[in-house]
Amino acid sequence: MEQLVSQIEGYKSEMSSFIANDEKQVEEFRIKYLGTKGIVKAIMGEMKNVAADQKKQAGQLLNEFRLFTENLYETLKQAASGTEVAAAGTDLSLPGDPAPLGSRHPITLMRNRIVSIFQRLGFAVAEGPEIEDDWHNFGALNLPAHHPARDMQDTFYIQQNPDWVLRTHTSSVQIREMEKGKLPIRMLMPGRVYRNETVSARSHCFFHQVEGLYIDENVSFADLKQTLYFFVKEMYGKDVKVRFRPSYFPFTEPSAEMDVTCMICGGSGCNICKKTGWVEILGCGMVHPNVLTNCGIDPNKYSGFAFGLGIERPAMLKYDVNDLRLFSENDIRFLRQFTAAT
Ligand code: 2U9
Repeated sequence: MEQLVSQIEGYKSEMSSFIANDEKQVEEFRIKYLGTKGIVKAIMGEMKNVAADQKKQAGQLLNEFRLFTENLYETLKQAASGTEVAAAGTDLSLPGDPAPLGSRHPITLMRNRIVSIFQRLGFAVAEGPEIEDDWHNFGALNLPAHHPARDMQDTFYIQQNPDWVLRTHTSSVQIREMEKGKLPIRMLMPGRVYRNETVSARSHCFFHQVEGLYIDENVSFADLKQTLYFFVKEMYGKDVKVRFRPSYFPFTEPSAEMDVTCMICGGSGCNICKKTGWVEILGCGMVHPNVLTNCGIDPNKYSGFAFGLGIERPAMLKYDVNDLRLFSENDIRFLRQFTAAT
């Protein structure tokens, strides 16, 4: 038995160093080791000399040896056929074809730009569901039952359940964060929102927003203004001027809209700013005390500000896109124009 083991080990190491450069040499290997008068057959014949109590163990050993030889033969055969392809004119050392690399969607690029500015001020990012219940999308946000935003004309309702809507803003994610009761909150909610509008070059039934929320003790309108000043300077350059106009949103009080000097004409007046020199970029305000109460936060102890901006409009201005539909048609000729650097 020991003799058999050492014989097999010897053949294995001999076979392992066998070099077969072409099919002729592979055939030589086959004849020498696997042929009818080959070594594997011969060594199988040794079984008859093995003691009866060792036959089982020897059988396993010989089987394993036969498999080893057959596998090695297959490997040599494949390697030799590859060499022949190479000999026939294919240089196997050449690098392969590069896998085609996609590009980021312009809405994603703009969202990342906006998000990264606020992240530098310590805002974290949160996401939430696009199908929302009435409470998170409307009720908690101080939007009373008769509010026009709830109208079927403006909101997509889910047929199976009248309590479900496609979210009309990402404020619903802020409500979910506030309900967790972990304060302070300094968060950003980017995402897709839906409004029941006719699709055209200038409006769509879905678009993208970034909303922000900051809640802590003693948060004031001055904090809101400084945060948004920082954002605008980072986004449009330090020379840009800013103005606030009073506005109304049910979820903020007081509320404002913020304009910047037109990034196209610099304020002298053009088609984009309708000759006013100003472009509206976002809405904002101090979170309404009713909204804080609705989420279990004491408005006498805490205050906060919130803001919201659409992504499509700044993306259209930056990338010179004149039709909203291009963003969702997935035309590869449109999409491949954008790279992370732009
Ligand atoms: C909570 C409380 C208040 C978010 C806000 C706006 C003003 C706003 C629009 C900008 C362009 C929507 O995409 S748009 O059409 N948004 O003007 N959004 S304040 O206020 C919140 C959010 C969450 C809990």
